[in-house]
Amino acid sequence: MQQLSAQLSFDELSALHSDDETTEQPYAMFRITAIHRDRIQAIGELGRSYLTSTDLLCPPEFRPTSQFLAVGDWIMAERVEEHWRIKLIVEPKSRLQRLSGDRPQLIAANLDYLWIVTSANQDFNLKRLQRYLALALEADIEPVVILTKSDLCSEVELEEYLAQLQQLNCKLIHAISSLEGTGLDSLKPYLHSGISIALVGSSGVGKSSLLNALAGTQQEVAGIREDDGKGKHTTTARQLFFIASADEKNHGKVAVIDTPGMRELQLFNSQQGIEETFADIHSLAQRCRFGDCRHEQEPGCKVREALEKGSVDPSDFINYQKLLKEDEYAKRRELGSHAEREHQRSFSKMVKAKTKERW
Ligand SMILES: Nc1nc2c(ncn2[C@@H]2O[C@H](COP(=O)(O)OP(=O)(O)OP(=O)(O)O)[C@@H](O)[C@H]2O)c(=O)[nH]1
Ligand SMILES: [Mg+2]
Ligand SMILES: [Zn+2]
Repeated sequence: MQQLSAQLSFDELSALHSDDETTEQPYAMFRITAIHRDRIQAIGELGRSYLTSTDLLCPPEFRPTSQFLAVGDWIMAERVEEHWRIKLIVEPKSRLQRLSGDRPQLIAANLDYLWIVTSANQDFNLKRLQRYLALALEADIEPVVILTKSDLCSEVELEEYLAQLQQLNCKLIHAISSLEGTGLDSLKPYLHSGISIALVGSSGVGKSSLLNALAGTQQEVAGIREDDGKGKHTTTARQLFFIASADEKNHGKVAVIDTPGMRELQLFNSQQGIEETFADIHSLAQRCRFGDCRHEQEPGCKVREALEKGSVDPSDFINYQKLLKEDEYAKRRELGSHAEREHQRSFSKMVKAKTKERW
């Protein structure tokens, strides 16, 4: 078996397959393309049929799946009669996670780019984009901000949206219209063979429409509510698609993961990502006189100084503080629920032991 690596590209994966379709390999590599309540779909190196989606068996040690497996993960599976059962998860080069309720939930794995999608209408919200930025930066994934529906606003409005986006700590910004096809060429440089991308953003911003426009696929899309411009949660599960790379000579594939619009993105274990998102404020904060400065009334506070001078945007500062607080709170809550689970576990062990004693 070749050295397994999470960086394996689609081409490398297809090169791995045995030409002899009659040999019954005991193990095979798969990439997870969808995780449903009762089944996990993947695409693997099954001879020439590597483009066919397979349902995988998931042993109990990888459950609940939302905490152990993500769309985009590479796994090795072993043959069990005519089925394939997950044996191990290849160490991912990157993984996105959020807190859902009080549980960590994996969003996607092994990504090169996070396409953060927002639309040029009421959905536009810089603070929300900063959350997504922190999510990407925490996981070491290159963030790209894509402003969709440019056809819905005037040139002047578009310039205003773009000027706001330029305040973000993200240099890769594109304005597009999936409806009219404008700006789509600017995304082609990302579509290299072996690259993996996930589309994230609120419901209705046009993630699936963008995927359809790039790939010629027919993902379901639906209208948004007219009163507030919010979407109707049309896409219901994360799903990985292979689309043709823009580099036509190569005939390669790009993995694009479409995700359902998130109602809220609760960050989790993202302190570093938040600090990178607000790099200016963070570097000032490090120069405050007191190491534990809360940037309120403390003397020698560099952040306050900058706020008074007007070199830091007050709304950025508020969001920076808010996200760090939330992250801290989420960490404590997770530790709390971990301790609770441990307690439950040892309690049930004790009960089992006592039950055995009686026999
Ligand atoms: N005018 C205009 N409408 C668009 C554009 N892109 C998408 N839409 C419309 O916006 C609506 C929502 O698009 P979707 O692609 O379903 O949005 P989504 O982000 O996938 O939404 P969820 O799956 O709910 O997360 C649909 O009615 C699309 O036709 C665009 O570039 N211009
Ligand atoms: Mg969708
Ligand atoms: Zn300070």
